[in-house]
Amino acid sequence: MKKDIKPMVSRREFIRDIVPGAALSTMILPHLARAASGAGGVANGRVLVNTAFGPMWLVKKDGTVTSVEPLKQVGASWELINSMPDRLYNRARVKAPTVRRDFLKNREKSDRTDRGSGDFVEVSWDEVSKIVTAEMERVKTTYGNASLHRGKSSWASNHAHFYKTESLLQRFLNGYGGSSTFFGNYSNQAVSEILPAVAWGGPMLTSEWPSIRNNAKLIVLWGANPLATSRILSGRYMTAAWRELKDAPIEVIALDPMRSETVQGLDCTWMPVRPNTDTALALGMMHTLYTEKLHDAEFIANCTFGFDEFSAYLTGESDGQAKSADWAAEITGVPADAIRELARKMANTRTTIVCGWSTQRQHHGEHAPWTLVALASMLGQLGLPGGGLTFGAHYADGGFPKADMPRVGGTPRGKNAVPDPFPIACLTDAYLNPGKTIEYKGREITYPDIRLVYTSGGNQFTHHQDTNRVVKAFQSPETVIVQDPWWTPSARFADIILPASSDLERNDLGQVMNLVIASHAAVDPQYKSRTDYDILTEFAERLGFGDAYTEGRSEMDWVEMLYNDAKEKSQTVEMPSFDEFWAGEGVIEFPMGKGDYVHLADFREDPLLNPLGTSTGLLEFVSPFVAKLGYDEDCPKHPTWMEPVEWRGSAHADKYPLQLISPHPPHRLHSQMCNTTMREEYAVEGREPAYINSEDAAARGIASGDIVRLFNERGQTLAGAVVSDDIAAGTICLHEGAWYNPDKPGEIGALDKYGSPNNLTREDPLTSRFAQATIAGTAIVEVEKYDQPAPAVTAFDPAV
Ligand SMILES: Nc1nc2c(c(=O)[nH]1)N[C@H]1C(S)=C(S)[C@@H](COP(=O)(O)OP(=O)(O)OC[C@H]3O[C@@H](n4cnc5c(=O)[nH]c(N)nc54)[C@H](O)[C@@H]3O)O[C@H]1N2
Ligand SMILES: Nc1nc2c(c(=O)[nH]1)N[C@H]1C(S)=C(S)[C@@H](COP(=O)(O)OP(=O)(O)OC[C@H]3O[C@@H](n4cnc5c(=O)[nH]c(N)nc54)[C@H](O)[C@@H]3O)O[C@H]1N2
Ligand SMILES: [Mo]
Repeated sequence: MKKDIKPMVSRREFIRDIVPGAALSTMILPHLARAASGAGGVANGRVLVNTAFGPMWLVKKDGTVTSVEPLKQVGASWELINSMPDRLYNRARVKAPTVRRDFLKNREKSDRTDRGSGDFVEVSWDEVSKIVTAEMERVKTTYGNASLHRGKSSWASNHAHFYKTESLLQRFLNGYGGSSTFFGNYSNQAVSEILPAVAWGGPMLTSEWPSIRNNAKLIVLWGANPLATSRILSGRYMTAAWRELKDAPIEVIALDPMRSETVQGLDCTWMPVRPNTDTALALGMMHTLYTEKLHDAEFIANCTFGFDEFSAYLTGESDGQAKSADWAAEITGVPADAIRELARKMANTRTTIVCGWSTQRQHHGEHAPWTLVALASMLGQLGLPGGGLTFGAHYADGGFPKADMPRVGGTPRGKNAVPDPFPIACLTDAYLNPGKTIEYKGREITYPDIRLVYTSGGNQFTHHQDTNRVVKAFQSPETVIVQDPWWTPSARFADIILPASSDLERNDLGQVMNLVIASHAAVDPQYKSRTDYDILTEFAERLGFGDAYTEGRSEMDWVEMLYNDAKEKSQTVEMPSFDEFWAGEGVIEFPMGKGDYVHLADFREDPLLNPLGTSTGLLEFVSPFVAKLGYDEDCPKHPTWMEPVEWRGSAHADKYPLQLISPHPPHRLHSQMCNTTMREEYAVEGREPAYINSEDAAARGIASGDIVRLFNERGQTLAGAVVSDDIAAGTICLHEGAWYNPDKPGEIGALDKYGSPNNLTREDPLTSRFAQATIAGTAIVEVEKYDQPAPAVTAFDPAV
């Protein structure tokens, strides 16, 4: 790739040449390198951008972004994107580098319980750069690199290539000798860990959509809501494809505690199921298949391992309890006849089970997906067109007919010299217990001694479970740095807040569906913000490794390099020169695949020639690998119903009788856009809506529009009631990502005024020792009408 690199002029020399005598502190002129950015994709007052909400045109008037137009290639619309101008100029933008007053004075000796108090001071970039670099040097010298910790980021920039916040920060910390870090995610960690051990390689391996649509006669949505969750990134082609099912000759049945956007949009059959009981439901169906001899004995003999031992569990021969439909009905709330009928229908019809990820974001979350693998194996349709099971078709472009196109790369992250990442779901446990050892899949992991946390593009105070524990955990490190464009709850709890400019203020490439896209800076960095690259470049320079960090490249040099790299690899389309691409329309379309790929067809055809990666090479009803770990209590060797730590049948369910679900918000991307006008579409009395079944509401004297308080032993939050029969009785729903807005910031147990569900969720235990994944979906709560005057929501006000 070297040939694509511009002559090596270091950033420092570059600026020195054009700004004679510039002092080090004022040297970084963030927009200089970008000024050359092209005029194409920037035509008729419109600018093409790619974002986590998908690619779109921004319409500008007199230099200001005023509205948005969809990109015609992208399919279904998402009303959320109309809030992009508000997001860009939002009053909750962080306008200048900001430091907590006590931290400014006392640094590592500051009162850490004061975090969240909002007592902030704005400082210059020079001053904040001195503080950040001094803190990094102090911690590195005193405690070593493992005491520098990189916080998790993901949805700031999962769409980005050069500007992936995670890569830029990793590259920076790795260039400084490394940092302690984490592995895994909140999305699909449990299924991602169990699937390769007992079935296929991972949740995104799926049949392509046209092959499903053209062959399935029945689609069972199992805890999946594709009309909501496919909207992000490039997924709107899939949203449109899902919508078409409404008029297709395919029956759709949804197993879900809510009449989801998909059930409503497709007007399909809804079978309400009690949260956290999917394993029991699938076992009840399998018992029906087995006792009625509806299972595919030939498929089981050819393609699976351990059925005899597993069937002894199904019948109750091994533990005295038959997992009959009647048994399952009691646990799941689905009538026994409906369970039997669904099992029969699936056995007699070409059926694809589309499973989302909520069912594995729960206690023993490895076993719900594994049980569905077992169910699909008994049905014997895996590897047939329109048959089987997918864990990927509900998500963004999962199932999109693969395009013949080169992969656009990203910023190299470098190597981390600090070993031993810990599972992300243990975050606060790690902050609170340095040196503690936990078990994970047959090995031990010891937590580092974290002194400084640097997060760019992640929102721990909305995304992590058990917010009060997060508050406590964030009182532990000496220094907390957050780099973010907005005054998110996490920014408010930091010592040092670095105003990053958003994705509309920088140049990058996008790759969505079958498109490569030029993502242009629509406007200059707003207020005193700087791009993530400029911020980290300045710190790297001050810490003495600026040239290694930048490799002498400006933003546009990197973008051009990534483009040329893809261009070289392109087999199907002659990509234009970078300058033409950037000045031209800015969208390159590649040929879309036929979409006839059927996952596991090869395996089914010849399992010996095309074995899976499991220890037996087969689909496993019983896993020798899992058995060897000896995790009998939390992750036994075959799909097993285990009562979750919290549900309607658990201890304290008398005090907290409702099961809380926190699905992904249809009108946000997690916490993003919570601070925009879009909120007016769904907020109730200015608060996050809580969906409550009409029986549960009546029993508590709650009506739609009331302000309510949800609470349990871990926390409490206000919300606005939406009373409805679109949610199963005994279940209550608050969407994740709502901004945490404590009435007494920093106080454990403070009342959240806006409605973040993570006040109520738990971090401990995690799924099991196998995956150590989050159990955000396992929590019980109580709700009451809030009769006192409700405190005003202040989450969306600027902090300074
Ligand atoms: N609009 C939008 N789309 C998104 C996101 C977003 O924030 N906004 N986030 C993206 C990300 S990062 C991810 S990981 C994916 C998440 O994708 P998923 O994890 O699949 O999404 P969820 O909304 O958590 O859950 C899907 C459905 O499961 C139901 N459900 C909840 N608990 C249970 C249960 O115990 N049993 C059953 N059977 N059903 C249950 C919910 O009511 C919901 O309808 O979505 C992605 N797409
Ligand atoms: N209860 C419950 N909790 C959950 C879930 C659940 O289902 N239930 N789902 C979980 C899942 S699957 C996920 S993926 C996580 C998501 O959690 P996050 O990845 O934290 O999600 P976002 O809210 O999108 O956070 C992105 C952050 O980046 C910032 N940002 C945006 N653009 C930029 C930029 O250009 N530069 C910088 N520096 N920052 C930027 C945003 O302001 C925001 O603070 O939440 C998890 N939490
Ligand atoms: Mo996620």
